[in-house]
Amino acid sequence: MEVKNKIILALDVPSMEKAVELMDKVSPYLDTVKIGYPLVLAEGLESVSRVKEEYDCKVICDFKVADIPATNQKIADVTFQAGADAIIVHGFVGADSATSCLESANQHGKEIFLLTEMSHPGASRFLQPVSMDIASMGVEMGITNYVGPSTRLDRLGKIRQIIGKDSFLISPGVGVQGGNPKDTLEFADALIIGRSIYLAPDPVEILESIIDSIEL
Ligand code: FNU
Repeated sequence: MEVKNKIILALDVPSMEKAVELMDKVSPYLDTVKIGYPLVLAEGLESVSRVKEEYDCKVICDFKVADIPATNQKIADVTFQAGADAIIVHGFVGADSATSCLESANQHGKEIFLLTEMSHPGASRFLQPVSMDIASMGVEMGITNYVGPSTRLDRLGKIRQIIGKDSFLISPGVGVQGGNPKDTLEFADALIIGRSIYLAPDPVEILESIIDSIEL
């Protein structure tokens, strides 16, 4: 996946009205948006197609799919039918569950991102002991897109080693969660950034300063 300016906006705003207000300002700098439960539960899956159509961008649905294979397949199918270009899938539930999402993606000509280790402090207890194994499982499955934490760069570097240089790695945790944009891009191909942008008094100003900082 190509990501303009290496930044994926996490559009975790509570309404389409807020989404439009923000996207009207920042869309010239971006071509990839991540939409998750905050917006979809408030406004429906239609928000995915509306953002895609109005701003001509790719949408990654952050649904962290983590169910049995049959249910995962239904979730992935309906997400791709709504227009999503990719869906984020949890790895800890196992290869069969992730495979059903991958099969759905292949049928629709779309993509999945396998979530390895999460960026928040709580991930250290249950996810960290298995996250490298999850990355290895993804490689065995032939998955080429991954999500890994910008808040633990030593771990992100290990994930990169496992998935190889040709895989596509996107990284949340930049800004409010403590990750540094430029340092993260030593290992990741693109950053996922939400609150640092949408809570800023001037989202364009902060976006421009992040872009400048990663180009230095
Ligand atoms: P911001 N996100 C995350 N950590 O933060 N999908 C993960 O490990 C992960 C994610 C999402 O902190 C989070 O849900 F797998 O405001 C939010 O949408 O910049 C975004 O990445 C980070 O938002």
